[in-house]
Amino acid sequence: MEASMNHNSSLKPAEGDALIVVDVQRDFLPGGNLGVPDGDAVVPVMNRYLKHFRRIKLPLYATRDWHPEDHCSFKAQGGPWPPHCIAGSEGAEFADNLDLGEDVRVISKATTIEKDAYSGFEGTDLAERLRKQKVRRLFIGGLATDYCVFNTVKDALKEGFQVLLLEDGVRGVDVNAGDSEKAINEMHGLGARSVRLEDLEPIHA
Ligand code: VGL
Ligand code: ZN
Repeated sequence: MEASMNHNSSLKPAEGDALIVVDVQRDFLPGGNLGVPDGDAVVPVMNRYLKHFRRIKLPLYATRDWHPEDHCSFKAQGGPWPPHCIAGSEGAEFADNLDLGEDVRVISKATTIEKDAYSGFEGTDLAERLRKQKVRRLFIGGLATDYCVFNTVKDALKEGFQVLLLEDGVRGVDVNAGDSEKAINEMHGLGARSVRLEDLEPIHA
């Protein structure tokens, strides 16, 4: 008897998969209020993944950090970060060249003063919406590897989704040298696998 092929062992996007673009916002790009080194490098890469997923009409999500102006994560309130991604501000907008359209569902997170949320699942209906769409596996990339990508991936695994980390589509803050590498190792240890653009089918223009 022929062994049945589980499509989820393939690294190519197919039915049951969704793409999650994490926090690719102006404030996280170089020059932004919380610029991630080389963060703008994820834009063209995530655009390629968007193209792959659009081509076969798979669900697309973009999370965004969407803070009130006196958010607890800001230094003035005793938090670790400079003010960033204030809801409705220019810095909170998605990166200019990111190919988001009407077909991308936006998930806003960390929207209340007293609580921070690095994960796109925390305090949102993301898991519920994905399950309603019969999604079982998530391709996750964006910013920042060692914060919001890391926590979104961990929660996705906890919620029972398979996770493919878009390793060429992430960049980290690295407050301490090696933080991103550690985060990637931890994600792998928890069951996430890495994918790169060249693992997907080639697409033209
Ligand atoms: C993030 C720091 C503070 C992120 C959000 O999107 O990774 N990092 N807020
Ligand atoms: Zn934040």
